[in-house]
Amino acid sequence: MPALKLTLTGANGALAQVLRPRLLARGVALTSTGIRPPEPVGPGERVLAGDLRDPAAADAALEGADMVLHLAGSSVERPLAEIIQNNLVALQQVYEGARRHKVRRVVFASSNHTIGMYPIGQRLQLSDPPRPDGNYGLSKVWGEAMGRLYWDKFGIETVALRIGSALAAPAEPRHLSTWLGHEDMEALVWQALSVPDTGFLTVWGVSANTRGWWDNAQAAALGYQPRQNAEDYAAAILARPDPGWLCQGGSFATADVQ
Ligand code: 15L
Repeated sequence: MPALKLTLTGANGALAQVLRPRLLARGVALTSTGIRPPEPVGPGERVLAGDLRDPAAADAALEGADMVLHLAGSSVERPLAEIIQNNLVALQQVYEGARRHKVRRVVFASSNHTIGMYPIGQRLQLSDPPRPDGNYGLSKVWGEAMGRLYWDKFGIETVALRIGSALAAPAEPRHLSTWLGHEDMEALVWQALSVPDTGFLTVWGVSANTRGWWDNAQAAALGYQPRQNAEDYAAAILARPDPGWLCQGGSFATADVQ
């Protein structure tokens, strides 16, 4: 089978740093694009610099791609003006570029901050209504809806990954529920890129945490079988001071919106 031609956006970000070498090791023909020129992480990786809000930059990034893994954008709570540019305008240009270049699928880094105002401990289904915890969470709700639109109207597939806390190891009590370990993140992304005919699909990006809050039946349908569990770190984490967050979005849920 020919190698998957994949464009990864947000190449300089934390998730990309973990995923780029792993995707190359899996034989992906990878183009990595960042707003600042990314350093290649391995032989065969094509790197590009460009601002995705510019259609010419989106064209350069997406030409010839089978799929795009969209990690670019603001990844924390920021003023609305900035979120609109980085998370809404750039995403729309990615989808429009995908239309022009007949890109089959967008794998979209969504976030648990789409539901961050739900109280901790409440079990959630993907069918539960969004309760974003700020501008960033709002932009991810909008991004998921954009994926739905481009599938319904233009037949471009989207797998939206509602990522919890993607970290090498959990660092606070909330992460005992929200953690996505790096091995599991690689496995989830790989399933999202390799399973045929996803249509529009949303899944939780989370490990098999004993204290998890999110029902991930749809991820099982995607063939994702998480193997990491934050519980392995529970004793050490619970020995530390607890910030005492009341909402699933943790600190995002208490931050002001600007
Ligand atoms: C996210 O979506 C953020 O990008 C990241 O910075 C973390 O805050 C993470 O969620 C989380 O909720 O732990």
